[in-house]
Amino acid sequence: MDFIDEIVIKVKGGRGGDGCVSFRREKYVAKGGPDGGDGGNGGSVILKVDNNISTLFDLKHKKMYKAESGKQGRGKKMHGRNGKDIIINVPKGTLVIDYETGRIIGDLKENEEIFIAAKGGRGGWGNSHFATPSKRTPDYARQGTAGEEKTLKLELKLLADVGLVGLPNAGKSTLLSKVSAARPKISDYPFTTIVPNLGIVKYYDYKSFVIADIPGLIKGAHLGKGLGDRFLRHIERTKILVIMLSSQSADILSEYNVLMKELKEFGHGLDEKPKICVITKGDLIEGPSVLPDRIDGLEPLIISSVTGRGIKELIREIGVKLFEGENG
Ligand SMILES: Nc1nc2c(ncn2[C@@H]2O[C@H](COP(=O)(O)OP(=O)(O)OP(=O)(O)O)[C@@H](O)[C@H]2O)c(=O)[nH]1
Ligand SMILES: [Mg+2]
Repeated sequence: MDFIDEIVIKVKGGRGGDGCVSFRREKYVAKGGPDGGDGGNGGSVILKVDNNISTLFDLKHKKMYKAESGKQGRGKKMHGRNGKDIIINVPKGTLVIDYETGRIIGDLKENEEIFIAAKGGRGGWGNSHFATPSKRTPDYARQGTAGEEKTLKLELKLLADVGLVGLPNAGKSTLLSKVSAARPKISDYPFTTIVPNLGIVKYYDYKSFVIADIPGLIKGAHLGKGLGDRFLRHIERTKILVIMLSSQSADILSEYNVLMKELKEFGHGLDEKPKICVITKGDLIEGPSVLPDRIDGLEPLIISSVTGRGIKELIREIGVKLFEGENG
């Protein structure tokens, strides 16, 4: 899948059309009253959220978006046509950043939400606006103004309620496929997941939540090891994290510490989010258990995506954390 979550584009609104200088043609009158129409407005460049897309990939091949200019006004007070807008479809969760200042100027969170990236210029007034008792035949009109022009960085930060965090092979994608309709790639080798996947989990009472499955983290991810921390931005906006530790790990506690260190190094409060600790592959546990009964003060939940053990409890625990305190 072609997942792109950062892109720089230039946007430019169309120029406003110039106002027209024209005079009514009347018999026996050299110059009739002014009848120059206004120029049309320039088109704008508009970003619009489309829930059907999940990446900025489609924007990769075009760097400059220039909307159409407004047409000139004409005689008989005819308006020039407005320039057409350009609509750029973006995924939900797109942040709009002014490239020059680094400031966030837009955060697109809802389907069909729009953001005017570069407003078109205004059409100029035709000379019909400028007649006064002392100057009945003005021979000037206003020019259209230039459209806005900006360089924008678009950054996708997925919107999910829950983030799955774990080492490669911990069983993150398998869990996602078990609890949602998402069908991420699953395999017995590390770094099967190379881009984030989202899945919607139905909770009772018509409620639902979104889980984000991201590539596995390894020690030194913040230094660029593995896929690095490149995808951690996609769990920045989640409300809780599910920390997934394999029952087959030689040392579950130190694995947990590795994950926490990477989250902390990444910053943005990731290590401070409410957590649920999960031990995966519960079906593979043999003999007397040597699993830790506390991880960072939390009681781990043992699950198995194969037998279904602990899955309902996990969803329940997530739901309680997410919807706790809500009415209904
Ligand atoms: N026995 C057993 N195997 C599991 C379970 N969950 C996942 N697996 C297996 O573990 C392997 C890794 O699973 P994935 O879901 O791809 O792991 P991941 O955490 O998404 O891995 P990355 O995408 O590489 O980070 C696959 O072979 C799965 O079939 C489980 O509950 N029980
Ligand atoms: Mg995976």
